[in-house]
Amino acid sequence: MIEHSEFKSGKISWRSPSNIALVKYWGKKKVQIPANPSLSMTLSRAYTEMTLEFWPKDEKASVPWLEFLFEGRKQENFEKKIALYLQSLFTEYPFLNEFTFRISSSNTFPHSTGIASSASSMSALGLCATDFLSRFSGISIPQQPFLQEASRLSRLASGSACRSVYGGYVIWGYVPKLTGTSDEFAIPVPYEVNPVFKGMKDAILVVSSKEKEVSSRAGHSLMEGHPFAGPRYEMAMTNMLDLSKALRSGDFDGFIRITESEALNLHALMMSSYQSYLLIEPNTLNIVNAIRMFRKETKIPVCFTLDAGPNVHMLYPALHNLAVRKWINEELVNYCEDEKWIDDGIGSGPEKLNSET
Ligand code: 2P0
Repeated sequence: MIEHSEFKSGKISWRSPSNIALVKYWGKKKVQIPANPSLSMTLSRAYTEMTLEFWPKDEKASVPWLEFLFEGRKQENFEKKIALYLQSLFTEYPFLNEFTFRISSSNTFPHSTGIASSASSMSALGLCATDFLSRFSGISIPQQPFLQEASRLSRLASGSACRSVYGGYVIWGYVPKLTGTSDEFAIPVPYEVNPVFKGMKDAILVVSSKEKEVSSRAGHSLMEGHPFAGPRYEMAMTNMLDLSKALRSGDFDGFIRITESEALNLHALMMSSYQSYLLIEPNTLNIVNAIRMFRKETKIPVCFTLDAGPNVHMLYPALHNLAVRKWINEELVNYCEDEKWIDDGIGSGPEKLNSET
């Protein structure tokens, strides 16, 4: 409990990026504990900017305790989700209940690209919340525990979000052979990544901008009782270790093999669950085939991964940017909705923006 005299109003702003999983999180246990560890690459240009404004409740007694605005407009569905999330933190952080909040958020990526925004938005929320809590708990949290707590709080809002609080390559989920890994929060990969993977590009090829057909909650629940669940979780662990080995040693062929296998596995799991979902579209496969052909013909190490939707994330070293961009504009845009694609790549993680009290 903090003294009322210490109550202040103010605002906190963070910018937080999206991430793309290479080893996929698909299936979870209670309180957002993953059924298997996942490994992601943090993006650079696809991010959310969020501002958390706060006042002591008695100063703003006439207004609701939480207001959420997305791109300047009130968003009731999201507001309810955030209210439930903040209320779930009241037991651990009771003084949260003594404030009124206004949260305003915007994304750099357009709505109509089918790019999932929960990783960037929920990590921005986790960072703002941790920043707020550290300010009012009276303890200044040093950098590393701060990010760990921000990752844990982001995880409680959305699993994939906990990986977005760090730049580069990130692991979430306990891996016995990798020091520091945890089911509760993500950490940057606990090893030195080979320079060949440091300038990775991600061309997001927008096959369809339609809303996702399956919510993430429904998606994860498809793994409960899935006939392939056991072997899938074992395979994810093997892929995690093999991908870590490839990232350390600079083995691009290994990276490609595991990344593409994980993407197709995710969709195979959705297709073969009790309630079946077919989220890839003909142009997803046209792009996948074109990537494999281009790789064979040019020896340029391009590969693909997929999220829970039809759009393709094409990964390649920045070194080949010119040749790959030329090919995207000549051929791959023909498979994209309105020739839309997003030129993104590996990023350095969230940034704190101005804040004031
Ligand atoms: C991932 N995805 O690892 C996987 C791969 C989609 C495909 O995590 O219920 O929004 O909020 O914990 O993180 C999407 O699910 O799910 C997801 P919740 P989330 O990125």
